[in-house]
Amino acid sequence: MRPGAGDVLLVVDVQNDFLPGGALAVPDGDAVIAPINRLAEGFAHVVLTQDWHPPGHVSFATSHPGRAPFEAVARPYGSQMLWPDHCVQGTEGAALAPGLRATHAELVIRKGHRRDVDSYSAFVEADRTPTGLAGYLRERGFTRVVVCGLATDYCVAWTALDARAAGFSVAVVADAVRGIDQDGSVARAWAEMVAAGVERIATGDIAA
Ligand code: VGL
Ligand code: ZN
Repeated sequence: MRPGAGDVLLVVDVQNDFLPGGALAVPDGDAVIAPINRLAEGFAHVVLTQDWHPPGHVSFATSHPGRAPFEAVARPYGSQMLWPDHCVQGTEGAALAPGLRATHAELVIRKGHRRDVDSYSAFVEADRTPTGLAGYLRERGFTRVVVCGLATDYCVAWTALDARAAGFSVAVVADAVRGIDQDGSVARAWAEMVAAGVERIATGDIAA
C-alpha cells in the first residue's frame, strides 16, 4: 500500500550522536538510513525531529555530580534516565545524519530544548507540555503517522504512543528503527506499542 494523502512520515532523531561513533550511539543505528531514504521518497509529507539539548541539560549525567550515565534520578515530572552529553544545540553531534535524504521535509520539531525538562516524545515533553505537533498535524489534515528512526525504546516508542493518544492512526516501520535495548527494553516497547494499537509494518509494505 502506497502512502495516501492523509499520511505523514515522522523521522525521529536521525542525528550524528545516535549513529556509530556518536556520543550516544544506538547499536546498528546507521542501518535505519537506507530504509528511511526509501520511505521518504514515497511520502509527499515528511516531518523530522531533532533531539536538541542546551549545555548542562537535566538528562546529562554530567549535570548531576556523582551520578553516571544509565542511572536514573528523580525529577518533579518523574524518573529521569541519565545519558552521556548528547545532541547539544548547534553541535555536529546534534546535526541530522548527512546520509539522510529528506530535503522535502516540511517541519523539524526540536525537543528537549528546555534545560530542566527532557522530551523523548515529539508530542509532549516529560512534564506533559505539548510541543504543538499534534495540533500541526491535525490542522494539516493528516490522519496517519508513520514513524521511523532512533531509538525504538525511547524517542520512537514515546512518540508513537503519544501519536496514538492524540488520536492518530500510527504505524512503526520495524526495519527502519533501532533501539538502545537495556534489559529487554526494545521488546517491552514493541509490546506497549502494539497493545496501544500501533501497527508494526515493514518498509516494503509502504515503499515502492
Ligand atoms: C533519545 C535518549 C536520550 C532518543 C534521546 O532519541 O531515543 N534517547 N535522548
Ligand atoms: Zn536526548
